[in-house]
Amino acid sequence: MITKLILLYTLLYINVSCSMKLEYNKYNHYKYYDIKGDKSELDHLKNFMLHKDDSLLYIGNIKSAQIIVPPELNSAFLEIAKNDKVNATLLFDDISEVIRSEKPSILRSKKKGFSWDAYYDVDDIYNYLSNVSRTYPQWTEVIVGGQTYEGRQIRGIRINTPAAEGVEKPVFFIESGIHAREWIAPATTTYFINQLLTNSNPNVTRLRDQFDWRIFPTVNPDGYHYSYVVDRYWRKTRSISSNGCIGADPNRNWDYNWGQHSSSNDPCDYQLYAGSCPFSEIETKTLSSYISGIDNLLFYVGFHSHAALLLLPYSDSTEHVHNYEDLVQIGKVSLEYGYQVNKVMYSGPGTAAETLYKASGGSMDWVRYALNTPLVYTYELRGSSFHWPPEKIPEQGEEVTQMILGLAIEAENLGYFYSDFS
Ligand code: 0X9
Ligand code: ZN
Repeated sequence: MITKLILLYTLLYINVSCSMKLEYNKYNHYKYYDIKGDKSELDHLKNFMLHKDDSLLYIGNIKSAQIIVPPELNSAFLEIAKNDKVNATLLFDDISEVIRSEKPSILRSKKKGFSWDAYYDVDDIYNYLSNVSRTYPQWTEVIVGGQTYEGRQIRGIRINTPAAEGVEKPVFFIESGIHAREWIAPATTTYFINQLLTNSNPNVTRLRDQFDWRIFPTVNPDGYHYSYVVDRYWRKTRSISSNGCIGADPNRNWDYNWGQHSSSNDPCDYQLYAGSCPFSEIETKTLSSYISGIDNLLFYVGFHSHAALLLLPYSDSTEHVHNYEDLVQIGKVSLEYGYQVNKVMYSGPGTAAETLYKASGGSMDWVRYALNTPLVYTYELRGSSFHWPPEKIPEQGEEVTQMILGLAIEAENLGYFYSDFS
């Protein structure tokens, strides 16, 4: 009997790892490099690689970028890098190996269920939310913030502990995973949900009780699923354009100065296609209408990766919003709280236009512009690639928990809200 079971598990395991291999065949033996150099040399190298395969380039600033290189182009890439005096640091020798190590093995996931030492697919995240709402039925409910092109729901969790008679708590909205490949964002968000519900530290229980929480770990679930099972570097939605190309960048598709900066009008652009018009994507259209329906929205916070940076609205302008000084002060306290956990300091807070690059059509800017939400932030979480090691998810999860605590503490100090139980 035991031998049979072992055989069954082994077959199952071989089967699963083989199918994973097939799914990620396109990244077999691909290398992942960080490249640094002067703008013109870097551009030359980038253009050479883009010309060979337009899916190879990832976002960096003017003097740095990240690039994945197929085995057949590796020597040519290194040759040009050398001639151009571009510094190429190898981050991963075989991407497909890294991707495999990010997921729970079938044996482990069956045994342990959901946890924070591996990355999980959408269905598992949604099951986690359902389990949470069954465990805490008086305080929590699964909520639906919108719909997706492939027919999924954008599911989140509402956490709202009882308030004093007649008191309406401010709403704290968390948006994660709008970019499919930024897996650490959904993972830290479920970690934070778990902290809010299980941590008995008085700072955390107070934080839990202060707000009516609406938390969405993955607002681009089609893209996330595709990134999980097919293309690890997928960023966009999965809608099909009239010319057959797939997906739009959901953080370029909101109706705020749509299409102006860091946006592409080419539906085949692997990363930055802004969609055919503002809110062309059902995900942004439905989610924006859900957000518009929230009374008393105080905080809107988005999580991305990777830059270790805190961003403020507006992303396409260096002009400052009227409560910019408060946003900076609250943001600084948040970063100091985060720093205490791992002694790593984020950059910012500042506008994307001043700290990263100008971008239009983003969710945070629309929320600020259209709804006049007072406290709006985007965190770029840490990491030197899209592959944050799964065993270190709790490290960033703790940091995020403290950063959110810092936001709440300083916002209360500045009088943005009052707690009825203090
Ligand atoms: O470009 C983006 O959308 C974000 N960076 S990422 O590398 N995660 O893609 C920055 C977004 C900042 N701007 C807005 N939120 N609008
Ligand atoms: Zn992002």
